[in-house]
Amino acid sequence: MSKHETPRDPNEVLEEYEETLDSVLAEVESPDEATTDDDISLGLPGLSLGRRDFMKAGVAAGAMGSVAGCSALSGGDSSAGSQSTPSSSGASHTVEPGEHDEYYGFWSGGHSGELRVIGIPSMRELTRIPVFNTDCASGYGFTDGTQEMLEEGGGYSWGDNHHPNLSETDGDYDGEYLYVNDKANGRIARVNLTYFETDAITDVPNMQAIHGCCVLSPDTKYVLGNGEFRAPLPNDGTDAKNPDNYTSLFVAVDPDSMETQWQVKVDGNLDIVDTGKEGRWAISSAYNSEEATDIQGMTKDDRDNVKAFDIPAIEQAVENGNYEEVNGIPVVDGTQGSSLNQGDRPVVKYIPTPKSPHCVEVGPNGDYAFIAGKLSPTVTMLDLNALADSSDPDEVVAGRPRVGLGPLHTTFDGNGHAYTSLFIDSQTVKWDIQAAVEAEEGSEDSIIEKQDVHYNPGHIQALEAMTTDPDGEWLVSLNKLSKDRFLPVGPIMPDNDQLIHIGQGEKEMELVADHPAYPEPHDCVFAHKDKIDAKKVYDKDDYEETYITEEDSGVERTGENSVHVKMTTKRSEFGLPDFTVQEGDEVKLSTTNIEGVQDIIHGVAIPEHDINYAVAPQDTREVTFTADDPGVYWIYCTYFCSALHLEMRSRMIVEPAEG
Ligand code: K7E
Ligand code: CUA
Repeated sequence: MSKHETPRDPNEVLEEYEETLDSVLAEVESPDEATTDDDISLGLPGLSLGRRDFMKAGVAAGAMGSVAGCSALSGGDSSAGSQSTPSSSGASHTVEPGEHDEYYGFWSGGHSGELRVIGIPSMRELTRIPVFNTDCASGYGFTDGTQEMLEEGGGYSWGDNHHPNLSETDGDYDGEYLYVNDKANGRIARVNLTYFETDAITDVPNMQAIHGCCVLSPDTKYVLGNGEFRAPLPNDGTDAKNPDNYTSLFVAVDPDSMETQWQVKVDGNLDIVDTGKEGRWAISSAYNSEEATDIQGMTKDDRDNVKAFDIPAIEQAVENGNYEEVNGIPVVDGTQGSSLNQGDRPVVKYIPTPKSPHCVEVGPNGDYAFIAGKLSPTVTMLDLNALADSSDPDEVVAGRPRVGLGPLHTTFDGNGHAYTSLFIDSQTVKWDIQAAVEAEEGSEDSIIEKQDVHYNPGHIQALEAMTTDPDGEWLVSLNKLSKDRFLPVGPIMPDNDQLIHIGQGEKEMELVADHPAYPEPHDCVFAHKDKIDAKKVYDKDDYEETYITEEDSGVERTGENSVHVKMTTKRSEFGLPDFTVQEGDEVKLSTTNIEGVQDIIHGVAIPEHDINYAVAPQDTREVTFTADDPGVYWIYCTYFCSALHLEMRSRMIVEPAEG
C-alpha cells in the first residue's frame, strides 16, 4: 500500500522532524565543527548560523508542511524507498515496456568524466557517453582517433565534468551538440548528438579549473567558461608564492573550431556562468573576492562581486588590440582597476552580492539572473535590462527573497515560478518571481511551498528550463547524499536523483521517484525528443576513414616494421579468418562493420594486447599497436551479435623475428 493512501498524522511527522533536528544539532555540536558556543557549522564550509536561526528555520519548514498538508508530508516521506510511488495527482512517470520517454536528459558525471543519458520521465539510464574518461565497452580512448583526441586534449586520464549545455539556435535547442566543462584540467569538450559521441576536446591555455560553462544565447556564438582557481598568469613559477598576483580568467571558445578565442582576467574567483537571451551579457557568480588562499579568508566578507561580462565590449577591446597575449591567447584586462572598466562601456561590471553566491541561472524571458546566496539564505535577482546603464546594486537588484538555508541553484517552469534547491534545509522551495520583485528584500512572501528532498540537493533542473520557453511538468533534484534511501552498498554511497512532478506550476510539488546515481552528477539538461535526431546506423559519408569492403580485407606491408591489416566484420565472421605479422611489427588494424542493420554491433578484442573496441553498423574504427611477442592470438567478437557469436573469431599469428 502506498503512503498516499494512508497519509501520515502531521503531528507524528512534526515530532519526527524535531527529533531529526535534535540529532543534526547534536552532530554539529562536536567541538571541531562548532565555531563558538552559540554558532554552529552546518557542514557547509564557512557557514555558521545562530542556533536560534536554525531552530526557527527547521520549525518553520515543519509547520508549513502541516498547515498546507503538502507533499512534504505525504509524498516526501523518507520510507518511500527506491521505488516510485503512484501519484495522488494522477501524474505518472511510468513509461510502459516498449514505449519511449518524452525527453532526453543529459547528466554530467562529475569526476567519473562521463555523461549519462537518462530518459524523462522514466529516469531510465539509456546510455553513457565517455568524454574525459576512457571506456572499454566502446573502445573510446583506445581506438586511434579517440586516443589522439584525448592525448591532444591534454593527455589526462580523467576529468570532472559539471555543466552540460545544448547548442542553441534562436534560443532553442537545435539538437546538434552538447558542450561540457572539465573542472579539473581546464578543458571544454563537445559531444556530437547525431552519434552521441565526443568529437572534440579543447585544453584551454592559462586556466586550471573551468567550472562554470554555458553557451552564449541565443545562437551559440561562443562556449563560455569560468576559471575558478586563481593562479599567476602565465603560471610558470614566477610569483608562485604571491597570491596577490594570482588571477582568474573567463574564456570564450569557438563552438565550431573549438579554438580558444579570448580570455578576460578579473578580480576574485569565478564560479558559475549563464547568459542573457540577447547575446550581450554573461553573468558569473563568484566567491573569494577576498582573494584569500584559505577557507577563513575566502568567507570573511559579507559580499562577493558577481561579474557581468559585456560580450560585445570585450570583442571590441580585442579588435582594438587592447589586450596582452599570453600563450597565444588575447587576454583582456577586466580587473576593477583596468582602464577598460573606467569609461561608460566597461568590459566587466562588478555587483556586490551576499554571500559567496553559488549559482547563476537566467530566467526564461531573459529579464532576471537568479543568483543563489549559498551562505546567505537569499536569492538575488539581477535585472538584466537595467544592467546596461548601471551596476549600482540598488538599481540592478530587482528582488531578494529569503528562500531558506543553503540555496544553490534555481530552475523555472515557464509560468512565473522559480524553484531553488536548499542544500542545508534539504528542500526544493517554489516561489513566485513577480511576488519576489514586489516584496521587500529578505521577505518570505513570495514562497509558495517547500518539498523535502533526500538529501542535500545541488542542481535542480526542470524540463527545458534553460530555453526561452520551459516545458514544466517535471523537475529533477540532484541530491548529493542518499544516506538511508537505498540498500547499503559499502561506504561510498550513491547520490540520489529525485523526480518531482510540478505540472505547469499550478499544482503542489510531488515527489514521485528516487534514483541512485553513481558518483557524481552535478547538473543535467533536458531536450524534447523531437529536437534530437540520433542516427541508428553510421553514415560513412560523415567520416573520412576508408570504408573497407570484403574484397579489401587483407594484410598490406607498409614498411620494414609495419603492416596495415584491413578486415570487415559481419554476422558471424571477420573478413580474415587469420592473418600473419612479424614480431616487432607496428600493426594498424582497420575494421569496418559492413552490416546495414541497426543494433548489430561487433566488438574486436585482441587478448594480451590491451585492445577492445566496438564497431557499429557502417562504421570504421582503427587501432595501432605493436606485435611484441610471437605466438597465436585469438581475436574475438565482444558484442553478442548472433547465435554464432562465439564462433566469430580470427587469429593473429605473430612470427618470431629472424635471427
Ligand atoms: Cu556542483 Cu554547478 Cu559544479 Cu552547483 S556545481 S552544486
Ligand atoms: Cu560479432 Cu559477436
